[in-house]
Amino acid sequence: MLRFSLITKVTIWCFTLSVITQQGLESSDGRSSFAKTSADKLNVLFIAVDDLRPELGCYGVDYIQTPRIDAFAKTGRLFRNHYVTAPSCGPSRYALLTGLSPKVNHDTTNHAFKQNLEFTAQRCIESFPHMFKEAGYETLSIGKICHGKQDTLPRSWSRILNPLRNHPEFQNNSGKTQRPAVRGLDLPDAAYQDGAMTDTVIETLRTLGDDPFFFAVGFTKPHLPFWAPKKYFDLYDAENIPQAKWGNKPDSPSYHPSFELIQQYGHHPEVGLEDPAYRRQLKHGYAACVSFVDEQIGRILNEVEALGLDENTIIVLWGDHGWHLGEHRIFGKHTSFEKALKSVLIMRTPGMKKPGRPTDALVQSIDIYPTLAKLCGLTPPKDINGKIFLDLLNNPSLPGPEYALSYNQSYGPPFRGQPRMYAVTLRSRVYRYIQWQKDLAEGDILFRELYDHRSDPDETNNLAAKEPKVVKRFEKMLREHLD
Ligand SMILES: [Ca+2]
Repeated sequence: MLRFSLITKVTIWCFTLSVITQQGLESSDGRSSFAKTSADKLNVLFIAVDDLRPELGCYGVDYIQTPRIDAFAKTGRLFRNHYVTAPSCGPSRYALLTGLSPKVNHDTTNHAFKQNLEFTAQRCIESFPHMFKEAGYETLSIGKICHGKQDTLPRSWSRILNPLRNHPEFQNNSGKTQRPAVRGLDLPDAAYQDGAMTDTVIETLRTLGDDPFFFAVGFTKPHLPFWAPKKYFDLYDAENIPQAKWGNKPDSPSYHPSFELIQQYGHHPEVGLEDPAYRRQLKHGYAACVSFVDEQIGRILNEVEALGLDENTIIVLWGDHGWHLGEHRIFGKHTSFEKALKSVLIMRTPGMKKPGRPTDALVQSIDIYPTLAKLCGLTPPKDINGKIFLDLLNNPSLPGPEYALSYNQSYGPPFRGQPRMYAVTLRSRVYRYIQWQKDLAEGDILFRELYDHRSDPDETNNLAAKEPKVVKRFEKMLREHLD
């Protein structure tokens, strides 16, 4: 198997983790900031939110009600152009946590953790939480951090917590039966996993000792099903929620018939997504779930502040990928378009300069690992991908990297006779270029897409045939990168 033969060629580095002491860290302007000594280690609160596209007030979406996250963004750095490594839970989270791009492990599917289990186990440091653990941190995990069982990163956690599920009408989201996609019962927050989890997180924060901690909190909403307490549905008048234009199917291997929604949820009417009322209901459900999670995040951040932890805790809010809410005639993820690849990233570091100022710089999820390591004075293994974006935390006006890369595969029906294709996509400040290949590692190019975001932010006009010079430039950049 190509994948395994390439994996065996990957050199495994083992480096003793070192803690930078005394000298601190220097920002681009030469001034020292952040952690100073080993006795002054920064904690990390890492909040992952499942399927959260930047559908938040602080990202300029005016109908959505997300006051808690909006307030947090005013105290930190909001990244307007943050791109995930892959538009699916498994590979996006695998790349984030391990620092390895799919160009190394060649897995763009939701089985990335499982497929790479043996390979991951061989690495000296299996993930960035593991890096923190080896450096003396207590590392805690609750909710959805990996994809599937948390023990897919068995060396990473000091403790894996389970949400308290005491409510008699607890809403279990698991299982594959034909459940309603949207449901808002008149129940308290704690009757839902994310609400119960928030209670557990707050209780745990109150008991943490003096050791530095890395606390990973993984919310499962707004992932399907769109279930949340009724009061969050009541925040909205569904008629006033703006709807995406129900346009033409894209001429792209990315198109898929919203299979996750259609296959697993059975209450939609016969016409399904062709019914505008059903599409409205779905978007209402997504918005309710976003507001529900917003409230839970606010409760956690309030507790962090009440405990005085905000003075020495880095807080990261991360969405594992975006979601199409009708754009490209899709309700789902798994595409190589902007809507599936752009996600939420807001970071706050103690002593951050210019808090509340967003940045337009392009950053990638895979950059978070080395950036957190640098912030905390830790040395990550040298085989990880990603670029440190410490400068952007100090100065949001910097231009940042020239491009962000993502990886994907086709999930829909065969496209022009090709049953399965693999995508490498490059987002520059102006363009999105998508290169569809037979394999991620080999440049046997089958189809190209090019979208100019200055004139076509919805990515509906493929310019690949009209702009050969631009295509050639990006093709060369990808070839050099892939090699
Ligand atoms: Ca997800």
